[in-house]
Amino acid sequence: MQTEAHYQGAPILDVDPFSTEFLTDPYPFHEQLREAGPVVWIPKYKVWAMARYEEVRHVLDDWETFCSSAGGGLSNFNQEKPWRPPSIILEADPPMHNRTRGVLAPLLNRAALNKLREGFDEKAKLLVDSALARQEVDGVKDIAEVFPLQVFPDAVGLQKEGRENLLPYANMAFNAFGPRNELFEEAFKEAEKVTDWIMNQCRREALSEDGFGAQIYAAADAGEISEQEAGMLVRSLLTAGLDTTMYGITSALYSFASFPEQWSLIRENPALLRPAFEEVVRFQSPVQTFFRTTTCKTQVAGVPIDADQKVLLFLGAANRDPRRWEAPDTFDVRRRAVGHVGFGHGIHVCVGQMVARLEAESVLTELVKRVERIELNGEPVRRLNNTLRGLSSLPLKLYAAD
Ligand code: 4IA
Repeated sequence: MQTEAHYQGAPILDVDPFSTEFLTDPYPFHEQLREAGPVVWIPKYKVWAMARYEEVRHVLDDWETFCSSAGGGLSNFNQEKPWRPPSIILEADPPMHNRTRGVLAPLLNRAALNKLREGFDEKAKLLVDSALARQEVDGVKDIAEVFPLQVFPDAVGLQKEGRENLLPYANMAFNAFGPRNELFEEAFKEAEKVTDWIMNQCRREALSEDGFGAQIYAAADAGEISEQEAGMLVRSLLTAGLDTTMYGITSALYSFASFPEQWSLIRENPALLRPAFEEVVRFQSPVQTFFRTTTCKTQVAGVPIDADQKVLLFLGAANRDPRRWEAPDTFDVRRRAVGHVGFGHGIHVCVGQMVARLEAESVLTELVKRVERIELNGEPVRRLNNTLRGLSSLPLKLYAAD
């Protein structure tokens, strides 16, 4: 890896952040990126990259200079045709973004979600019943992938048939934020069939009368958005709402199996559960990377950056930047993890974060009540994705309390 060469005053790093090697163990690369400088140039993709907390926050907070409408991934929509019509909330700038976010935000805030809590908790209880009955479980296949599928599609108001298309679709979308590498190609093998199903479910007629979907169409009836935009916002929920929470719950289980003393702390003091999930998101950063695009010539930390340049933000690296966090590589549920950028920051900060927290809290609350210890019961298997960091398998042994 060369670090001596410079481009416009910034160190050049000859890394591929979407390679198997990087995605399998990103931490040494994250350190290299952070230590090389506040802004680095990655020639392989001709992108600027930032891995320190301060610069990542700066870019996320300045949406006028670092826009989202040219895409949240590597592809620059000003120059390349997007793989699907851009998201009208994620891949949009104000004023459009404010209008669409204004529709989704009220459906997804804590007060609105309180109605869902009881149903979530009941499903979590049944899930933990069967997990404890078996004692040896796969944390991914038996818990993290099961629970969100039990609660989220119903909350949106989807029909039962065809839900197996949801995960392949999200897997496409999250790989598509990266380059057209093998992960991308593999994810897109059944793209047409999967996409057709998703787009069909986004229609008003396909949705139940009491879910998020119907509430989005009510905003169309009220004239806030068009009928077509309502369908696009349902698509956003289906893209962003399921895989992310699965990866989040996987991350939680993996963290607690790896650091049993942290589980004991929550068992002793369940008030730690909420902050603990923030620490999980900081520590594991299920969404590892995101891009912005410069709208004009600018400067970051003295490095000049031209207009229409892609900027790669290493959220996972910023969340472990020693300039911001004490002992950043330590998983510590007592730490104040707020301020992490695992949900992003600024105007695009995750609009569904309360759903993610509610799902995680439902599952973890039930586990905390009834499971004394979560033990690794074999080698976890990593699942590689151009954006998400998680596992395809997490063998666990659960020890019932009392
Ligand atoms: C959308 C960043 C991620 C969680 C995300 C992915 C897709 C969309 C929004 C957010 O399709 O709007």
